[in-house]
Amino acid sequence: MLEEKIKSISLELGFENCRITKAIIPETDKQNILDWVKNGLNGEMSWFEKNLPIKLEFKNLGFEVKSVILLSLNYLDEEYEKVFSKQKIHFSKYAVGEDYHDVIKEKAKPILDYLKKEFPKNFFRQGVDSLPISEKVLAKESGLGWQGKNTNIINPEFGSYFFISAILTDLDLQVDEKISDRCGSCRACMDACPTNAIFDEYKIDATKCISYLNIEKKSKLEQDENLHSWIYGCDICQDVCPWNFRVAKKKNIYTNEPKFKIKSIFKDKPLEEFKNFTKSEFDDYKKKSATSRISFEKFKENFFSS
Ligand code: B12
Ligand code: SF4
Ligand code: SF4
Repeated sequence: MLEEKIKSISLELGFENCRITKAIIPETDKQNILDWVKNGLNGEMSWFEKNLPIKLEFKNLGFEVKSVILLSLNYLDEEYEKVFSKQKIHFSKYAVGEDYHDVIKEKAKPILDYLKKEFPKNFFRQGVDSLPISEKVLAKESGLGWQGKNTNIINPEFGSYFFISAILTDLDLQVDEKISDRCGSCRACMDACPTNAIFDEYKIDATKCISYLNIEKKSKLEQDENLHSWIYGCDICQDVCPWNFRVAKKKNIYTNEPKFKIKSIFKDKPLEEFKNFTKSEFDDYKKKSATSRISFEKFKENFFSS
Protein backbone atom coordinates (compact mmCIF):
# COMPACT_ATOMS: atom_id res chain seq x y z
CA MET A 1 0.00 0.00 0.00
CA LEU A 2 1.41 3.40 -1.02
CA GLU A 3 0.85 5.13 2.35
CA GLU A 4 2.68 2.32 4.17
CA LYS A 5 5.54 2.50 1.68
CA ILE A 6 5.92 6.29 2.19
CA LYS A 7 5.99 5.77 5.95
CA SER A 8 8.50 2.97 5.84
CA ILE A 9 10.87 4.98 3.58
CA SER A 10 10.56 7.97 5.95
CA LEU A 11 11.36 5.93 9.04
CA GLU A 12 14.26 4.21 7.29
CA LEU A 13 15.68 7.63 6.43
CA GLY A 14 15.63 8.55 10.12
CA PHE A 15 12.46 10.63 10.44
CA GLU A 16 10.83 9.71 13.73
CA ASN A 17 7.28 10.03 12.48
CA CYS A 18 5.29 10.27 9.24
CA ARG A 19 1.55 10.92 9.02
CA ILE A 20 -0.86 11.98 6.32
CA THR A 21 -3.76 14.43 6.21
CA LYS A 22 -6.03 16.15 3.70
CA ALA A 23 -4.99 19.57 2.40
CA ILE A 24 -7.74 21.29 4.35
CA ILE A 25 -7.41 23.89 7.09
CA PRO A 26 -10.40 23.50 9.46
CA GLU A 27 -12.68 26.55 9.73
CA THR A 28 -11.82 27.23 13.41
CA ASP A 29 -8.11 27.32 12.61
CA LYS A 30 -8.73 29.58 9.63
CA GLN A 31 -10.65 31.97 11.86
CA ASN A 32 -7.96 31.85 14.57
CA ILE A 33 -5.26 32.64 12.01
CA LEU A 34 -7.29 35.54 10.58
CA ASP A 35 -7.97 36.90 14.09
CA TRP A 36 -4.28 36.59 14.97
CA VAL A 37 -3.32 38.75 12.00
CA LYS A 38 -6.25 41.16 12.49
CA ASN A 39 -5.09 41.77 16.06
CA GLY A 40 -1.54 42.43 14.93
CA LEU A 41 -0.15 39.49 16.94
CA ASN A 42 2.25 38.70 14.08
CA GLY A 43 4.01 42.05 14.66
CA GLU A 44 6.60 42.86 12.00
CA MET A 45 6.28 39.42 10.37
CA SER A 46 4.40 40.96 7.43
CA TRP A 47 5.37 37.99 5.24
CA PHE A 48 2.84 36.04 7.27
CA GLU A 49 -0.16 38.05 6.02
CA LYS A 50 1.03 38.20 2.41
CA ASN A 51 0.52 34.51 1.82
CA LEU A 52 -2.83 33.95 3.53
CA PRO A 53 -4.59 32.58 0.37
CA ILE A 54 -1.94 29.86 0.16
CA LYS A 55 -1.92 29.24 3.89
CA LEU A 56 -5.68 28.90 4.20
CA GLU A 57 -6.69 27.51 0.81
CA PHE A 58 -3.50 26.06 -0.80
CA LYS A 59 -4.02 28.46 -3.72
CA ASN A 60 -1.33 29.45 -6.28
CA LEU A 61 0.94 26.51 -5.62
CA GLY A 62 0.92 25.41 -9.25
CA PHE A 63 -1.27 22.33 -8.74
CA GLU A 64 -4.36 21.24 -6.84
CA VAL A 65 -3.03 20.12 -3.46
CA LYS A 66 -5.10 17.20 -2.15
CA SER A 67 -2.97 15.54 0.53
CA VAL A 68 -0.11 16.47 2.80
CA ILE A 69 2.55 14.10 4.14
CA LEU A 70 3.93 15.31 7.48
CA LEU A 71 7.36 14.32 8.73
CA SER A 72 8.97 14.99 12.08
CA LEU A 73 12.64 15.05 12.97
CA ASN A 74 13.86 15.36 16.57
CA TYR A 75 16.53 17.99 17.16
CA LEU A 76 17.58 17.84 20.81
CA ASP A 77 21.22 16.80 21.16
CA GLU A 78 21.83 14.73 24.30
CA GLU A 79 24.87 16.88 25.06
CA TYR A 80 22.83 20.09 25.22
CA GLU A 81 22.44 20.15 28.99
CA LYS A 82 26.11 19.38 29.60
CA VAL A 83 27.30 22.12 27.25
CA PHE A 84 24.85 24.88 28.09
CA SER A 85 23.21 24.38 31.50
CA LYS A 86 25.83 26.27 33.51
CA GLN A 87 26.01 29.24 31.17
CA LYS A 88 24.46 32.55 32.09
CA ILE A 89 23.11 33.27 28.64
CA HIS A 90 21.03 30.92 26.56
CA PHE A 91 20.88 29.69 23.01
CA SER A 92 17.92 27.72 21.72
CA LYS A 93 18.16 23.95 21.26
CA TYR A 94 16.91 23.99 17.67
CA ALA A 95 19.69 26.26 16.45
CA VAL A 96 22.93 24.78 17.74
CA GLY A 97 23.45 22.38 14.83
CA GLU A 98 23.41 22.79 11.07
CA ASP A 99 20.61 24.67 9.31
CA TYR A 100 17.53 22.46 9.55
CA HIS A 101 16.11 23.77 6.27
CA ASP A 102 19.05 22.27 4.35
CA VAL A 103 19.37 19.16 6.50
CA ILE A 104 15.71 18.16 6.18
CA LYS A 105 15.49 19.00 2.48
CA GLU A 106 18.41 16.68 1.79
CA LYS A 107 17.13 13.99 4.13
CA ALA A 108 13.66 13.90 2.54
CA LYS A 109 15.00 13.76 -1.04
CA PRO A 110 14.73 9.96 -1.41
CA ILE A 111 11.01 10.16 -0.52
CA LEU A 112 10.50 12.74 -3.26
CA ASP A 113 12.62 10.71 -5.69
CA TYR A 114 10.53 7.61 -5.00
CA LEU A 115 7.21 9.46 -5.42
CA LYS A 116 8.29 11.21 -8.61
CA LYS A 117 9.49 7.95 -10.12
CA GLU A 118 6.31 6.04 -9.24
CA PHE A 119 3.94 8.89 -10.16
CA PRO A 120 5.62 10.87 -12.95
CA LYS A 121 2.42 12.71 -13.84
CA ASN A 122 1.73 13.93 -10.29
CA PHE A 123 3.08 16.88 -8.34
CA PHE A 124 5.10 16.95 -5.13
CA ARG A 125 6.50 19.89 -3.18
CA GLN A 126 8.41 19.63 0.05
CA GLY A 127 9.17 22.32 2.58
CA VAL A 128 10.24 22.89 6.14
CA ASP A 129 9.37 26.32 7.42
CA SER A 130 9.84 27.42 3.81
CA LEU A 131 6.42 27.03 2.16
CA PRO A 132 3.73 29.51 3.24
CA ILE A 133 1.55 26.81 4.77
CA SER A 134 0.34 26.14 8.32
CA GLU A 135 2.60 23.28 9.29
CA LYS A 136 1.27 23.07 12.84
CA VAL A 137 -2.39 22.88 11.79
CA LEU A 138 -1.59 20.12 9.29
CA ALA A 139 0.59 18.28 11.81
CA LYS A 140 -2.22 18.43 14.37
CA GLU A 141 -4.79 17.20 11.83
CA SER A 142 -2.53 14.30 10.80
CA GLY A 143 -2.01 13.17 14.39
CA LEU A 144 1.73 13.91 14.34
CA GLY A 145 0.96 15.37 17.75
CA TRP A 146 -1.57 17.60 19.46
CA GLN A 147 -1.20 21.35 19.73
CA GLY A 148 -0.21 22.22 23.29
CA LYS A 149 -1.19 25.32 25.22
CA ASN A 150 2.26 26.73 24.37
CA THR A 151 1.08 26.31 20.72
CA ASN A 152 3.80 23.79 19.81
CA ILE A 153 2.98 20.34 18.45
CA ILE A 154 3.62 17.68 21.07
CA ASN A 155 3.91 13.97 20.43
CA PRO A 156 3.14 11.64 23.36
CA GLU A 157 6.32 9.66 22.70
CA PHE A 158 8.79 12.29 21.46
CA GLY A 159 7.71 15.48 23.26
CA SER A 160 7.98 18.67 21.19
CA TYR A 161 11.66 19.17 20.33
CA PHE A 162 11.14 18.25 16.69
CA PHE A 163 10.87 20.01 13.35
CA ILE A 164 7.95 19.53 11.04
CA SER A 165 8.29 19.13 7.30
CA ALA A 166 5.43 18.84 4.80
CA ILE A 167 5.19 17.25 1.36
CA LEU A 168 2.27 18.59 -0.66
CA THR A 169 0.81 16.46 -3.43
CA ASP A 170 -2.16 16.14 -5.77
CA LEU A 171 -2.36 12.42 -4.96
CA ASP A 172 -5.45 11.46 -3.01
CA LEU A 173 -3.88 9.63 -0.07
CA GLN A 174 -5.52 7.79 2.78
CA VAL A 175 -5.36 9.97 5.89
CA ASP A 176 -4.38 9.25 9.50
CA GLU A 177 -6.41 10.07 12.58
CA LYS A 178 -5.91 13.04 14.90
CA ILE A 179 -4.79 12.38 18.45
CA SER A 180 -6.37 13.86 21.55
CA ASP A 181 -5.13 16.91 23.46
CA ARG A 182 -3.19 15.72 26.53
CA CYS A 183 -2.47 19.06 28.21
CA GLY A 184 -5.28 18.50 30.68
CA SER A 185 -5.28 21.01 33.54
CA CYS A 186 -1.53 21.73 33.18
CA ARG A 187 -0.53 25.39 32.68
CA ALA A 188 3.21 25.07 33.28
CA CYS A 189 4.16 26.77 30.01
CA MET A 190 1.84 29.71 30.61
CA ASP A 191 3.10 30.21 34.16
CA ALA A 192 6.75 29.97 33.11
CA CYS A 193 6.71 32.29 30.10
CA PRO A 194 8.58 35.36 31.40
CA THR A 195 6.90 37.82 29.02
CA ASN A 196 3.31 36.52 29.21
CA ALA A 197 3.44 35.89 25.49
CA ILE A 198 1.07 32.94 26.01
CA PHE A 199 -1.72 35.28 27.10
CA ASP A 200 -4.40 32.59 27.12
CA GLU A 201 -4.53 28.81 26.60
CA TYR A 202 -3.33 28.01 23.04
CA LYS A 203 -2.90 31.71 22.25
CA ILE A 204 0.38 33.46 21.63
CA ASP A 205 1.15 37.11 21.13
CA ALA A 206 4.24 36.75 18.95
CA THR A 207 5.22 40.37 19.56
CA LYS A 208 5.94 39.44 23.19
CA CYS A 209 7.64 36.13 22.46
CA ILE A 210 11.41 36.22 23.03
CA SER A 211 11.91 34.09 19.94
CA TYR A 212 10.27 36.86 17.90
CA LEU A 213 12.17 39.62 19.68
CA ASN A 214 15.62 38.10 19.20
CA ILE A 215 15.12 36.67 15.66
CA GLU A 216 12.18 38.08 13.73
CA LYS A 217 11.88 41.65 14.99
CA LYS A 218 13.87 43.75 12.57
CA SER A 219 13.37 47.18 14.17
CA LYS A 220 15.34 48.13 17.29
CA LEU A 221 14.23 46.53 20.55
CA GLU A 222 12.37 48.84 22.95
CA GLN A 223 13.77 49.38 26.44
CA ASP A 224 11.06 47.25 28.05
CA GLU A 225 11.58 44.34 25.62
CA ASN A 226 13.60 42.01 27.82
CA LEU A 227 15.25 38.95 26.26
CA HIS A 228 15.74 37.28 29.66
CA SER A 229 19.28 36.22 28.64
CA TRP A 230 18.20 34.43 25.45
CA ILE A 231 20.49 35.32 22.52
CA TYR A 232 18.72 33.22 19.91
CA GLY A 233 15.20 31.77 20.25
CA CYS A 234 13.70 30.69 23.56
CA ASP A 235 12.92 27.23 24.95
CA ILE A 236 11.32 28.03 28.29
CA CYS A 237 7.74 26.99 27.48
CA GLN A 238 9.01 23.67 26.09
CA ASP A 239 11.57 23.03 28.82
CA VAL A 240 8.88 23.17 31.51
CA CYS A 241 6.50 20.92 29.59
CA PRO A 242 6.18 17.54 31.34
CA TRP A 243 5.97 15.81 27.95
CA ASN A 244 9.56 16.92 27.39
CA PHE A 245 11.27 17.02 30.78
CA ARG A 246 9.47 13.98 32.19
CA VAL A 247 8.16 11.67 29.46
CA ALA A 248 10.60 12.16 26.54
CA LYS A 249 13.61 12.63 28.84
CA LYS A 250 12.90 9.40 30.67
CA LYS A 251 12.85 7.58 27.34
CA ASN A 252 16.10 9.26 26.24
CA ILE A 253 14.49 10.87 23.24
CA TYR A 254 17.30 12.75 21.50
CA THR A 255 18.19 13.50 17.91
CA ASN A 256 19.63 10.76 15.75
CA GLU A 257 20.63 13.26 13.08
CA PRO A 258 24.42 13.81 13.19
CA LYS A 259 24.01 17.26 11.61
CA PHE A 260 21.92 18.41 14.58
CA LYS A 261 24.76 17.70 16.99
CA ILE A 262 26.03 20.82 18.75
CA LYS A 263 28.60 22.60 16.56
CA SER A 264 32.10 22.54 17.96
CA ILE A 265 32.25 26.33 18.27
CA PHE A 266 29.72 26.10 21.13
CA LYS A 267 32.01 23.69 22.94
CA ASP A 268 35.17 25.67 22.32
CA LYS A 269 34.10 28.86 24.08
CA PRO A 270 31.33 30.06 26.37
CA LEU A 271 28.44 31.88 24.74
CA GLU A 272 29.40 35.10 26.45
CA GLU A 273 32.51 35.29 24.31
CA PHE A 274 30.40 35.31 21.16
CA LYS A 275 29.64 38.93 21.85
CA ASN A 276 33.19 39.80 20.78
CA PHE A 277 32.74 38.32 17.30
CA THR A 278 33.96 40.50 14.46
CA LYS A 279 31.75 40.67 11.38
CA SER A 280 33.90 38.14 9.52
CA GLU A 281 33.98 35.73 12.49
CA PHE A 282 30.21 36.01 12.69
CA ASP A 283 29.78 35.36 8.95
CA ASP A 284 32.01 32.35 9.25
CA TYR A 285 30.12 30.95 12.21
CA LYS A 286 26.76 31.58 10.54
CA LYS A 287 27.59 29.45 7.50
CA LYS A 288 25.40 26.33 7.38
CA SER A 289 23.84 27.39 10.67
CA ALA A 290 20.19 27.83 11.61
CA THR A 291 21.12 31.30 12.85
CA SER A 292 21.34 32.56 9.29
CA ARG A 293 18.04 34.41 9.84
CA ILE A 294 19.72 37.19 11.78
CA SER A 295 22.18 39.88 10.82
CA PHE A 296 25.44 40.70 12.59
CA GLU A 297 23.83 43.88 13.96
CA LYS A 298 20.84 41.95 15.36
CA PHE A 299 23.16 39.37 16.92
CA LYS A 300 25.12 42.12 18.69
CA GLU A 301 21.91 43.85 19.80
CA ASN A 302 20.68 40.60 21.37
CA PHE A 303 23.77 40.49 23.58
CA PHE A 304 23.35 44.03 24.74
CA SER A 305 19.63 43.61 25.44
CA SER A 306 19.89 40.34 27.32
C1 B12 B 1 5.46 32.41 12.74
C2 B12 B 1 6.23 31.32 13.46
C3 B12 B 1 6.79 31.62 14.70
C4 B12 B 1 6.47 32.93 15.44
C5 B12 B 1 5.05 32.80 16.07
C6 B12 B 1 4.88 31.53 16.92
C7 B12 B 1 3.53 30.85 16.81
N1 B12 B 1 3.13 30.19 17.87
O1 B12 B 1 2.87 30.90 15.77
C8 B12 B 1 7.64 33.00 16.47
C9 B12 B 1 8.79 33.79 15.88
C10 B12 B 1 7.29 33.61 17.82
C11 B12 B 1 8.04 31.52 16.54
C12 B12 B 1 8.68 30.97 17.63
C13 B12 B 1 9.00 29.62 17.73
N2 B12 B 1 8.94 28.70 16.74
CO1 B12 B 1 8.07 29.02 15.04
N3 B12 B 1 7.13 29.12 13.39
C14 B12 B 1 6.39 30.04 12.87
C15 B12 B 1 5.76 29.54 11.55
C16 B12 B 1 6.56 30.14 10.38
C17 B12 B 1 4.28 29.85 11.36
C18 B12 B 1 3.43 29.51 12.61
C19 B12 B 1 2.02 30.03 12.48
O2 B12 B 1 1.36 29.70 11.50
N4 B12 B 1 1.58 30.88 13.40
C20 B12 B 1 0.26 31.47 13.34
C21 B12 B 1 -0.48 31.34 14.66
C22 B12 B 1 -1.89 31.87 14.49
O3 B12 B 1 -0.49 29.96 14.94
P1 B12 B 1 -0.69 29.36 16.41
O4 B12 B 1 -0.08 30.26 17.42
O5 B12 B 1 -0.23 27.96 16.37
O6 B12 B 1 -2.26 29.49 16.51
C23 B12 B 1 -3.16 28.38 16.60
C24 B12 B 1 -3.61 28.12 18.03
O7 B12 B 1 -3.50 29.32 18.73
C25 B12 B 1 -5.04 27.67 17.85
N5 B12 B 1 -5.96 28.22 18.83
C26 B12 B 1 -6.31 29.51 19.00
N6 B12 B 1 -7.21 29.60 20.00
C27 B12 B 1 -7.45 28.36 20.47
C28 B12 B 1 -8.26 27.91 21.48
C29 B12 B 1 -8.30 26.54 21.75
C30 B12 B 1 -9.16 26.06 22.84
C31 B12 B 1 -7.50 25.63 20.99
C32 B12 B 1 -7.51 24.18 21.25
C33 B12 B 1 -6.66 26.12 19.96
C34 B12 B 1 -6.65 27.48 19.72
O8 B12 B 1 -5.48 28.14 16.56
C35 B12 B 1 -4.44 28.81 15.88
C36 B12 B 1 -4.47 28.39 14.40
O9 B12 B 1 -4.34 27.01 14.27
C37 B12 B 1 5.98 27.99 11.66
C38 B12 B 1 6.29 27.25 10.34
C39 B12 B 1 5.06 27.13 9.46
N7 B12 B 1 5.19 27.44 8.21
O10 B12 B 1 3.98 26.75 9.93
C40 B12 B 1 7.18 27.87 12.66
C41 B12 B 1 7.12 26.74 13.69
C42 B12 B 1 5.76 26.74 14.30
N8 B12 B 1 8.08 27.17 14.70
C43 B12 B 1 8.72 26.20 15.27
C44 B12 B 1 9.61 26.36 16.37
C45 B12 B 1 10.54 25.20 16.68
C46 B12 B 1 9.60 27.55 17.12
C47 B12 B 1 10.28 27.79 18.49
C48 B12 B 1 10.21 26.59 19.43
C49 B12 B 1 11.76 28.20 18.22
C50 B12 B 1 12.52 28.62 19.47
N9 B12 B 1 12.98 27.68 20.28
O11 B12 B 1 12.71 29.79 19.70
C51 B12 B 1 9.48 29.01 19.02
C52 B12 B 1 8.27 28.57 19.87
C53 B12 B 1 7.46 29.71 20.41
C54 B12 B 1 6.03 29.28 20.72
N10 B12 B 1 5.70 29.10 21.98
O12 B12 B 1 5.24 29.11 19.78
C55 B12 B 1 8.31 24.83 14.70
C56 B12 B 1 7.40 24.12 15.70
C57 B12 B 1 7.62 22.60 15.78
C58 B12 B 1 6.66 21.97 16.75
N11 B12 B 1 7.06 20.83 17.29
O13 B12 B 1 5.59 22.45 17.02
C59 B12 B 1 7.62 25.28 13.33
C60 B12 B 1 6.46 24.39 12.89
C61 B12 B 1 8.73 25.27 12.26
C62 B12 B 1 9.06 23.86 11.74
N12 B12 B 1 8.86 23.63 10.47
O14 B12 B 1 9.46 22.98 12.47
N13 B12 B 1 7.62 30.84 15.44
S1 SF4 C 1 9.26 30.79 23.52
FE1 SF4 C 1 9.72 31.85 25.48
S2 SF4 C 1 8.83 33.90 25.31
FE2 SF4 C 1 7.97 32.63 23.64
S3 SF4 C 1 6.07 31.85 24.49
FE3 SF4 C 1 7.62 30.32 24.96
S4 SF4 C 1 8.40 30.90 27.00
FE4 SF4 C 1 7.26 32.63 26.22
S1 SF4 D 1 3.44 22.69 29.68
FE1 SF4 D 1 1.48 21.69 30.15
S2 SF4 D 1 -0.07 23.06 29.23
FE2 SF4 D 1 1.90 23.62 28.35
S3 SF4 D 1 2.01 22.49 26.45
FE3 SF4 D 1 3.02 21.22 28.02
S4 SF4 D 1 1.39 19.88 28.84
FE4 SF4 D 1 0.39 21.52 27.69
